[in-house]
Amino acid sequence: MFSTSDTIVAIATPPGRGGLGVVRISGADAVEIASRLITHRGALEARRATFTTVRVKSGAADSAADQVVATHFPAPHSYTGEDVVELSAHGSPVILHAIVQCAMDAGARLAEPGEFTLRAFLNQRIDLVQAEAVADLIDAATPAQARAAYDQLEGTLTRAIAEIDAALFDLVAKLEASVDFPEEGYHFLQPDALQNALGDLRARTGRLLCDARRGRLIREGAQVAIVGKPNVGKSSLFNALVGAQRAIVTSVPGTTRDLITETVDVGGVRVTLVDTAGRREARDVVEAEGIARSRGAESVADLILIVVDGAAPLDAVDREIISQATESKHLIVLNKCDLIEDMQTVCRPVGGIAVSAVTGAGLQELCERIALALGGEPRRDPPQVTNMRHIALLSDADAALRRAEVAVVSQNGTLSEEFVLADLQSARAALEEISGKRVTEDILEHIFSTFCVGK
Ligand SMILES: Nc1nc2c(ncn2[C@@H]2O[C@H](COP(=O)(O)OP(=O)(O)OP(=O)(O)O)[C@@H](O)[C@H]2O)c(=O)[nH]1
Ligand SMILES: [Mg+2]
Repeated sequence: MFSTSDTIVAIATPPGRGGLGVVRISGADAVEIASRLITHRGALEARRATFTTVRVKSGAADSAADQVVATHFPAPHSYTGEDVVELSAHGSPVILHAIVQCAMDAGARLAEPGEFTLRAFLNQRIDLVQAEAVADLIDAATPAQARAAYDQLEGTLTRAIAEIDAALFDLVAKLEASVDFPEEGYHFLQPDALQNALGDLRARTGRLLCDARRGRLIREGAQVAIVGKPNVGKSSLFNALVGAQRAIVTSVPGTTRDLITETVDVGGVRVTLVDTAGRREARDVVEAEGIARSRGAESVADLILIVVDGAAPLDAVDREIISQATESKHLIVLNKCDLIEDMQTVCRPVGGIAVSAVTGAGLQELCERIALALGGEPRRDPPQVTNMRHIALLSDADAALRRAEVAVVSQNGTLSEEFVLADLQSARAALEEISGKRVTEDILEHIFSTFCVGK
């Protein structure tokens, strides 16, 4: 793992040009290093924006200058818990890289991905759940995702887990006392009380876990494949749902040859929409490959939208596509309903959803049906648990508590504390791995390596 005693530097804003670009310096020498870059003399007032100039010379190149705002966040009240100086310059990659290079010449080291947040974790500014929430918040593609990550950053999950762990600690202490002082013949905890306490704990882990499926869906999103015959309007529907002319639309059947994907927010759920090549006997090798990919996308999708031409009767190819999808979650979309006078006559035959990719009719209902089919209920509070790592560890804790419950019941009134203790200890271990109280370097490295540099 990286050293934590040196001073690190990185650009904290995204690559490319922008109105502003921020360079963050963190560590014991942050102020000293920053003072070599800026023309402001004297101490930077804590947590106050100081307008100054940077003069940086990068290698043999000419010196570059920019007006910047320098802010000093003294330890321990900073993001990382260390001395931090943030230099907010104009968002020019040339200037920002020169500032970073100059800071490195003055003794700073280029930060690794996630290293600022790792330091915040190691300095106990945040726990591991909150550190992971930072990455989730940055990656969020839908408001529901952002909200769930924000709640975790605020510590809702941290508190729920800490409460379960505190109750477990109390049980463990009493059971250990009974084991340590057997000669007194006194049990610090009666089987009934223990059973009740375990029941209460399992109810809490259960509550967190029962929302986990929805949580995963919100965090990771779902794949939705749009399939159907050529020319039924798959790409038109794709574009209408994406809100941009992303896929080529023409009246020539077989227009789409490759998979086209876009991520969109459908009723609060992050959905990766996949437009596919129309199904028919392929006319050439390119189309054959496109159709093979279309089948591949369909087989991995969480939901399939089967598009048919609502203005024409279903034919054998439509029926075959529908029958092939019966095993999977699917919705039938009757497109081109603008060409039909009476919508009722279109809808009934296959119970599909009538839409028009051209006029936008029915798309709202389609989005609601997609969200519903995926199990999203956007109007509910965001789920507390969304991250697969947390879900797996909570399940471990729940299973250990279940074993403890069984152990208590099977003792028939004579409680064997050692038995139950082992299970409670493993439940605690799982909870502490979620919060990061007990975590291996490998896991830390894995988690922080997924961050971007500067976070
Ligand atoms: N009137 C009407 N025309 C539509 C609608 N949706 C698509 N079309 C037309 O149908 C034709 C085919 O549309 P596409 O979106 O390219 O169809 P596709 O299913 O992607 O076709 P392939 O890529 O060839 O499989 C185009 O001329 C569209 O303008 C609709 O809702 N109403
Ligand atoms: Mg198409």
